[in-house]
Amino acid sequence: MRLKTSLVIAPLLAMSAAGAANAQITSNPFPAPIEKKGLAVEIKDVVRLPDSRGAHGTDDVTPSGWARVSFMRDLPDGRRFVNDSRGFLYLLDASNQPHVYADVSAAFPYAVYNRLESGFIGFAFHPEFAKNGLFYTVHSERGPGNPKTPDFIPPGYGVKDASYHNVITEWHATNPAAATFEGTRRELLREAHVVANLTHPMGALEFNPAAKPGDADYGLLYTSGSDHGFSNGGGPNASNPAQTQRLDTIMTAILRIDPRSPSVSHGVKGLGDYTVPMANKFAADNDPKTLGEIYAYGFRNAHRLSWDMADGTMFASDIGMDNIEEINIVRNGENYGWMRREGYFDNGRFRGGALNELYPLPADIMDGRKKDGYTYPVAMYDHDEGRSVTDGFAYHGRIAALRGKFVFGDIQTGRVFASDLAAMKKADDGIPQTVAPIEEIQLYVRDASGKRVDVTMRGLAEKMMDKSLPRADLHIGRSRDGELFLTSRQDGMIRMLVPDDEKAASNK
Ligand SMILES: [Ca+2]
Ligand SMILES: [Ca+2]
Repeated sequence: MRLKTSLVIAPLLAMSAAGAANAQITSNPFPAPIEKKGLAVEIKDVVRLPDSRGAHGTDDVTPSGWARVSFMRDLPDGRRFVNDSRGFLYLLDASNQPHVYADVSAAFPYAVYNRLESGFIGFAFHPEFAKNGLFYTVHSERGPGNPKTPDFIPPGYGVKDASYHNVITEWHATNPAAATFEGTRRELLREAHVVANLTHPMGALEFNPAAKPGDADYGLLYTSGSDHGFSNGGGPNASNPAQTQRLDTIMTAILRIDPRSPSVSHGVKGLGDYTVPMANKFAADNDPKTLGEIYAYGFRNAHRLSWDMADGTMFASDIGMDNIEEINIVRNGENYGWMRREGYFDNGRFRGGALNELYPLPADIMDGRKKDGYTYPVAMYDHDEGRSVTDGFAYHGRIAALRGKFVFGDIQTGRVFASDLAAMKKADDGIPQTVAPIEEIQLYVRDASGKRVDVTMRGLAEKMMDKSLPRADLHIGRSRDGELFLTSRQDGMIRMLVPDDEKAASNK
């Protein structure tokens, strides 16, 4: 009888222990708050973009936003470009005054502007633009009534299902030195959305700025890693785990492509008019169902990528579902988990539950004893701290307090964060539970008398717009000498983090 009892109890205990470990996390996955620990940085206005309100009537996600500034880019020769997602590419002159370089909205009559990532979403200049005149844009168009056919539609769907198109275009400036664009265009890739809303389209184009001529990475174009709304994009095709964790689709994948047409490169043709780089791990795979343009996959919305100029480490900011925001270190051929993983948790959707559910991973996976094939974030925060992670950059500029930090923030709240770069790289260890701590940066301005006044990005935008704002719409950019731009899509102002100006202010 004793023996029988112990045999019965043992499995019950085991089940109950497993039950506790698998219990859904219903609130505050990271209870410790992100705090300010003394990091304080001055912020200064650079220039406000022209007022573009009303450019597309009611087809506008935030009609009251002054300008929808999304990316700042410095060319190696010092020219500075910035886009307004309402369709304008500006060249800033030597006094940082904006002049329209290209009217992107006029080029794309089917473009749509009604979502956070929509319209003229992003752009990148070829590292040799000054010689070859090439730059690249990504924009969104409506699907119904569109005369063009996508190069790629998610598996199992057809042209009739295409709700939106996401398009990468190469622009060729006849005279790269000219102050306004004149030249030709070539479509590189047109791919379809099949969910109801234009949610998480390709949102970034990047060339690795740390790559030098002759490096394998030089001149290769990266895209964001975006699930194209197969999480919460709405309609019957959304909330769809079966469209993730597979290599026969570009959904959730950061692509790395050689933008040259295969007719020029004589290489392997990709889904569109570009070449698949053989340096991509998945290109070396001979499985015909594996897309060679995939560099890494398993992202929900890795909408921003950056590289540490000191050692070439690649970072991606991946916006989470209902719970976890991630900074990831990205490597060729790796799987970052979505829709199975969110942060270092199991997302409930893959278990047949809901997208907003989180479950803990088993202890032997968390501490790295057992490998599960996923690569985990090096820094994370949860949704009582913010809602959607911005761009982030390894900082090696003139502000002493930020050197050796990775600076990022939260789009909606406008909070600006920092983590130690060394701690992030140390956390890139194959062990999910090791992550770098995050602290908040206090921003301040110097008033006319030189006195320090603490501010927030949201507060600055609210002052400029003279009203309270539901979101800061913060994005971050990096200048060619490594300084950081902070921009808001609410007030259209471009600001910079600067070394403290106390002496200059007190000398006035
Ligand atoms: Ca928390
Ligand atoms: Ca780790």
